[in-house]
Amino acid sequence: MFTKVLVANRGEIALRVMRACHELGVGTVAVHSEADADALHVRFADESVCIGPNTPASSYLNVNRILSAAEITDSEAIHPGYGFLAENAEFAEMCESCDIRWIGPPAKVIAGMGNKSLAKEKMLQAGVPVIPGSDGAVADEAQALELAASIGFPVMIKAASGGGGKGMRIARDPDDLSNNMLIAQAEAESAFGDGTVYIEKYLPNPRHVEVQLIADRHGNVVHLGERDCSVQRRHQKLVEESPCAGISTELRGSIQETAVRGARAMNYESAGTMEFLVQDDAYYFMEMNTRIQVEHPVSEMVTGRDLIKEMIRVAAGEPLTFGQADVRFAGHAIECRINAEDPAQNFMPRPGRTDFIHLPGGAGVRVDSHAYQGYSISPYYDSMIAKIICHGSDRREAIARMIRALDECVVDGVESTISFLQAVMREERFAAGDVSTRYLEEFAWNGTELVRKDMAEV
Ligand code: MV4
Repeated sequence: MFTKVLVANRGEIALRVMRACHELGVGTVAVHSEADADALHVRFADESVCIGPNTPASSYLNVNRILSAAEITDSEAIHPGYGFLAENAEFAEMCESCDIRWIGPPAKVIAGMGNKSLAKEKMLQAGVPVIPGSDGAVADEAQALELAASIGFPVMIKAASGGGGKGMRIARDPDDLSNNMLIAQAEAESAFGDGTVYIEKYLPNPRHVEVQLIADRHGNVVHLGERDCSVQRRHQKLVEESPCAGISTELRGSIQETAVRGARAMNYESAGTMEFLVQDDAYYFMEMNTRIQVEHPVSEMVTGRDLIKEMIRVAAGEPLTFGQADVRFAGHAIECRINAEDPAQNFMPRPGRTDFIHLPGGAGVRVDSHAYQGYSISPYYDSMIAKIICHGSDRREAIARMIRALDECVVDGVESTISFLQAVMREERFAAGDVSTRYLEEFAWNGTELVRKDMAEV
């Protein structure tokens, strides 16, 4: 096992990683920007290094400063958390060449999954169902039109180097496709430096279902069940839960098994998530996230396993401490993200100083947060203040517990998503587990309640 790990991140995930390190008896090094000098992750760590000014580019994305911090502190490994450098294959490669272990999948695997079109081809070869569409990139409009005619409209144009909803366009008919192809390619070129696009059949209202995976260097690949992350706004997840409500036991088992097969085919290692779209009784691979995700605690709560500790162990070359047969799934867990955003203003970030904060507690409630009394939400970083994760013996209890926990939550001084999330927990379609990625489009938020839109608008 390592004696010292550097955490190349900030906020709640930096705390989460350090907690795991301390439980393993591993020392911790924090890196921080000038704005974060008083941040909790700095105080949690055994040692800290200021790596630069407030902008992410000059600090949390500054690979040279981070590697220097690792060198001067004799850190043996780096955990990247999520965001920032977590899916940067070049950085993973640089760590390894500096003889610093990367707590994540191998650089080649990160790069392989980073190209969404290549990832899809690889998964298809592994027998994983993918959304019908082009085999790899589409070169030009003529090829796109021919393909769309065979798979049927509407189709989606996606950027190969995109992901997470960036660089996508819907085309409803041939004219639409002609108009959108060049735009999509130009947008992809300017956003990702790669104009490659591919095409697939557009699914009208799928669920977003993702499988949590963890794998070691000894050939063990284990899933910790699936999460439904359909409740999102502009590709920003607000609510996640496990298990996914409203799918059959057979479909659930099949998705989980498929995810494990896909991960095996690419010699996956570390924690990762395979994302699927589920439409009616069919499911399709969408992309793979080669990092720990924000919503990992819901999987931890239903399985009682610690994903971060396992990530650290497998990076140190140890085998997983459990096999698939040891994993027991108990009850239901839901996560709500408390963000400093105004849900009545398109979830616009509202950074600022909090006057008073009280976070919930009690049976079945986990709170992952870096906020404290008087904490200021910086405009430089993510607006997430806290993750509230509630576990119950079943979904009803988990929801009731979340309503109770959100009631206890006080964040004074900034706008937050608390009352919006309260309303979602009480909304009847959500309560019935009847959600899709378009669920939130069906409502408007007037500052107090969810108002169902006229169906013609949706
Ligand atoms: C789709 C789709 C419908 N059909 N692909 C959004 C994130 C990116 N990774 C892929 N996304 C989608 N791809 C086809 N062929 C709908 C979405 C989508 C979505 C997916 C998951 C969660 C929320 C979403 C919100 C809007 C669109």
